[in-house]
Amino acid sequence: MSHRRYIVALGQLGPIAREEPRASAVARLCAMLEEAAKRGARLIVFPELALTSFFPRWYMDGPAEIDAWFETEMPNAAVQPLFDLSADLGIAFHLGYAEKTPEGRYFNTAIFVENGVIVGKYRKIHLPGHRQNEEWRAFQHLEKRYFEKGDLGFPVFDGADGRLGMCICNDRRWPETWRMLGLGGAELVMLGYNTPQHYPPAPEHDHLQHFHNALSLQAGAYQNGLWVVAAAKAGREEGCDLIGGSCIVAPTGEIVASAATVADEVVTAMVDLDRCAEIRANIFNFAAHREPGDYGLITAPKG
Ligand code: CDV
Repeated sequence: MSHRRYIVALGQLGPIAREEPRASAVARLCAMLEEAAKRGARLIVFPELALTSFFPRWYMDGPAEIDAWFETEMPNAAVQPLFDLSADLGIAFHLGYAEKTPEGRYFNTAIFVENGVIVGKYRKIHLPGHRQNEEWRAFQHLEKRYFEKGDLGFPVFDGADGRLGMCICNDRRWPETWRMLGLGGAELVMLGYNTPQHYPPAPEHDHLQHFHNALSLQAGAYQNGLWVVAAAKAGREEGCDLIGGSCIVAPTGEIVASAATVADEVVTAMVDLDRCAEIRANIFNFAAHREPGDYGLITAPKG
């Protein structure tokens, strides 16, 4: 078998309770990593903010209360068992977590870890939600309060015998995210998400949440000729219903495997990175057919 044709996994998480300790979440991630390894997977993708409950749904003021949700080191004692197991079993992983840097900056971050080493890092660029307590909402979405916009761009890096990229949740709805990763040469994009079923500013779209998730992932994959592995945090978490719908998408835009529950669940599929060429050498041959001279508005200042 080619080194570029292998099984990938995603580890969808069911809800994490507000009081659930990191150690418990990490034990659940380890159990899924072990299951993925048993199925012969080369890597496993875990969701956004996978170590805790989705804390931006709560308004908090004091730094001590806020800091409790953030990791100041990676790995740290709580997460070390996942790094160790991954290295022992020879399976790489993608993990989302809340990062506080030594300089006191706060990011919604994802890493890719291979052979016990962090080989890729991304900090979320498209931060949805708001900064102040908006009491009319059924629950808050305070990412703009708790995180700074990512400062690493959209890196594409070597890993798993290919070129890998990452984005996080709301990023997947933006075509610019995918195009940046596609232009960077990404062959497989990993992402995690926490998407509530109810969107307070536009509840008339609540019934479309699964459709918009699949639409964004499938369009991103197809229009850039790359594989997508997308892992949800799902189910009723502290009274908030999070959609599942975790899936693996081929460069043709076809969903090749998807979750059947809203609980902890491992989903696997065979990917062949060489299949990216089916799209990139043809309909979306960037060198032959893109016309960036006519796309100026895309990078013009916002507003
Ligand atoms: N975690 C997220 O980024 N969630 C957003 C919701 C708030 C719309 C999403 O795009 O799924």
